[in-house]
Amino acid sequence: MRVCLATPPFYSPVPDEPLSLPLGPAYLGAALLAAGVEVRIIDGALETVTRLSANRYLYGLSPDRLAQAILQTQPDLIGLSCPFTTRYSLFRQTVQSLRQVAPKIPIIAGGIHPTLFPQQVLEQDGVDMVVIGEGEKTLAELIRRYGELNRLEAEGLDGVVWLSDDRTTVVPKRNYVQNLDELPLPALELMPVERYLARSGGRWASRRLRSLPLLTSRACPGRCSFCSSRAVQGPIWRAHSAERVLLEIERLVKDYHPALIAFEDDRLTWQRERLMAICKGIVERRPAVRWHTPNGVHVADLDEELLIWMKKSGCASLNLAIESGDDYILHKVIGKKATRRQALDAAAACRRLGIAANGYFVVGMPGETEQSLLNTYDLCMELQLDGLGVFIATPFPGTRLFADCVKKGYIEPNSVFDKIASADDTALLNSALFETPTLKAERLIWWKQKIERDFIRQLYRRKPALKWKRAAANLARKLRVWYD
Ligand code: B12
Ligand code: SF4
Repeated sequence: MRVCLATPPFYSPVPDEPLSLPLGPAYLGAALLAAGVEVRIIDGALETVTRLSANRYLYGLSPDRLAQAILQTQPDLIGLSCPFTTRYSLFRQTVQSLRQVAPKIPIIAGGIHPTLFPQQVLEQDGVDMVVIGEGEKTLAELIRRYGELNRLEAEGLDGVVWLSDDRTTVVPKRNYVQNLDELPLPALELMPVERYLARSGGRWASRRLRSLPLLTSRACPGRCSFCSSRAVQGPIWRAHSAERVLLEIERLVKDYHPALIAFEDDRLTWQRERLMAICKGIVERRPAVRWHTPNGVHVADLDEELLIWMKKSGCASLNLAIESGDDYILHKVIGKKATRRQALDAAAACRRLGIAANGYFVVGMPGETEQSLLNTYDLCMELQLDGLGVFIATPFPGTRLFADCVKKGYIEPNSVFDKIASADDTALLNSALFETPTLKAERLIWWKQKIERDFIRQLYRRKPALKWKRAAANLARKLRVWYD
């Protein structure tokens, strides 16, 4: 039995976005290999970058070419992932192309968007089955049964959606893998890791460094209104043991020599003792690698002792997910259990210990006002960070923020869904998809730009050498783009 796991390409407004290795297919591939299945993985976003217009680029193969590439692997079954809602339009086109060239090969869809909208993906896009949520065990079992029965049979499985006799059957996801150590190490041997390493630099501390992602846990007990974590990974935080994480780090260093590991967990810091054990284990074993947290860490989980061990174990930078400097927005609107004081303490401790601290903020939530933005501005300046990401609130379908915006009449659900489903991601971050009675969109953009501009001025005043270093790096980047 041969299975091809594939991921669609994506649009971007810039030609030189870094790419990171997708762990979903790597975990799935490992589970299938362990079940004796022959697996091919095609990341449709990896191949080429095609300029479509002045600020629209296609990363990877066109849907037609991706379908051809999948077909060339001669699969008995295709597992197609849609890892973000922003890739949904290209995912749909890939399914259509596949249906034209290979109408008889079953297609199972999975990943974040099909998890959020399984019925829609099944009924409108013509896939044969959708797997909701983490798919290692379910996909392996479906394939085992397919080998035996020569048909897709989901009876008794959970987190599966299929169509029979024109009726859709939805069995919601209930069982998540509780002991993550049961899962084999992600099957990086099925992926062109060197190519990811060559294109990985550029996100935060990874500038021009060879970096690889690693997940030490899944899910988050939090319920922030803009976040899809709970919907995709379930409500219960689950983790690999410290020992398994150390093994995985050693494997990455030994086999691929990354300079940096990106912990991409939703809540790396949730169980303090486990993280301490990971840090102490790294200090003991001394793998030649540093690490950072581009997905953000929760400031309420941090304390000085933990930060000391993080630093000792090679933490290059922490991205602090602070979100807002306004208590009403942070607690009542976003619903994040953290405080201004915790953000200030974490940033000050990072400064003392020599860990670069970057801050993530989200502006333009319902209820945002000139005053709440001023509070965020003040906090940004007071934190004295090393880097800053100010994102405009995006109501991703399936989140509480989306439902709230619909309820309040701020968005028309179908049109926002369509915009996000065919978006180029960075452009999405820079535009306001809704405005509220308390704040006009142009004021929101003005505030975002002011926070970013004044932050950079402050940063260069604090670290004058950085100004010249960044100017040189930007020039080099532009030259690279021009010459390419
Ligand atoms: C790492 C990460 C990234 C990396 C992606 C690296 C990569 N190449 O995949 C980067 C930094 C590039 C990134 C970017 C973005 N991200 Co992001 N990212 C994540 C993060 C933190 C982890 C993803 C991950 O690796 N998970 C671990 C693996 C094991 O899980 P998985 O991929 O979901 O795969 C499992 C299942 O889904 C399923 N499955 C997957 N595919 C298939 C296929 C089949 C056939 C089957 C059966 C099952 C199956 O089985 C897998 C194994 O269990 C998630 C948070 C999260 N909890 O998911 C956010 C998340 C996916 N990102 C999100 C967003 C919004 C974005 C951006 C749009 C942000 C932005 N505005 O720019 C961009 C889009 C990028 C793009 N170009 O398309 C949202 C997605 C919401 C949505 N509805 O789309 C999430 C959920 C964050 C959140 N908290 O809300 N991201
Ligand atoms: S703390 Fe982070 S991962 Fe958890 S719900 Fe909030 S935004 Fe999502």
